[in-house]
Amino acid sequence: MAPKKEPAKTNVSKDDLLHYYREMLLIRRFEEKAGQLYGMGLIGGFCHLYIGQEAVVVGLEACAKPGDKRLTSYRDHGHMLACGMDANGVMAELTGRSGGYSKGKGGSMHMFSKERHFYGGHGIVGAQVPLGAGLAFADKYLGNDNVTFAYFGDGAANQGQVYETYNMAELWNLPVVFVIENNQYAMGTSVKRSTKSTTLFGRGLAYGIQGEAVDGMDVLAVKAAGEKAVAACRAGEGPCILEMMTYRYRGHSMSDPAKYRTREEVEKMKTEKDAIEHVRDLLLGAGLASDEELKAIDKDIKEIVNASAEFAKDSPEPDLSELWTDIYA
Ligand SMILES: Cc1ncc(C[n+]2csc(CCOP(=O)(O)OP(=O)(O)O)c2C)c(N)n1
Ligand SMILES: [Mg+2]
Repeated sequence: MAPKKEPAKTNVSKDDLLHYYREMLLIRRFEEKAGQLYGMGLIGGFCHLYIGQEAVVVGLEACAKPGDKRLTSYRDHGHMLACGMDANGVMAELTGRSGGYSKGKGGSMHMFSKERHFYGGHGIVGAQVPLGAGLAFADKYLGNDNVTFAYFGDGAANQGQVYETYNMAELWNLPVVFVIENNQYAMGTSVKRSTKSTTLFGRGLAYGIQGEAVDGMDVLAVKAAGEKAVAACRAGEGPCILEMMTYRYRGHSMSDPAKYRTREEVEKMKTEKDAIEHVRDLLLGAGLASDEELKAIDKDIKEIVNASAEFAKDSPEPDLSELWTDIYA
């Protein structure tokens, strides 16, 4: 269960709150559109939506500076948008078009941006965690103060390679923030059914890594925890673990039996904990923004997302001559 919500902070500026609102809304609307395009047969293969978890990546991206790196699992569209990758390029990739980030040959789980320091998109559960430590190792070796955000799920937290990585990351004081996105389920298996040690961040202590659980539905709590973690990394104090207590509203992927949790449980999270509604309430409640202002943002986001779908549809499929390009063997 998510820990108790932090009291609403009054010291957050209007600009910051509007920025979080906008970024989270972009992810949500983009994912809804991707779901629609999938239903229309325009997206093939795997597609894992991030709806419900938006506050995690938006809160942490608010702590990042140019040069910082990030990588995550297959549930990756939100991370791409939050680090500034172009919605058109992401949507075109989802639909297998040449205008996509991987020229239409990678799809949902395999996009990268060197420019934005986004290192995937990984379909093998937990595989991105050692890669994240490797990126952090490179920055330490180069002597800069960049930080890597390595995101993974509660299910991935049971993978052995995560613990080998913890050991090395702490041993070498690597500037990596391990972000466990604990959305309470790994496909259809709840955390409680897969482990007796359900305080996932606490496992880092065995390796000397400090961590904490954070209300991942509260973008301000995420940002506050992220600031501390990033500052420690930049100061050369080594890695830390943030266990973000969050929730995915949609199925694991586009096919999901939905039999492992009740409809009431999902509805309760949506109505009581929604991250976007939370920021909306803060903005309206504190008189920092008007309904009209928020409506204008909603409209703007809708236009960006619709334009990305149009861009994707208009972009040609990769040429046959591309079949053997960009591959290792
Ligand atoms: C090594 C490996 N084992 C199993 C799978 C199949 N699989 C794909 S996603 C997934 C669940 C992972 O859940 P979690 O880490 O909680 O991430 P979430 O989907 O909740 O974001 C599994 C078992 C896989 N892709 N790779
Ligand atoms: Mg999970």
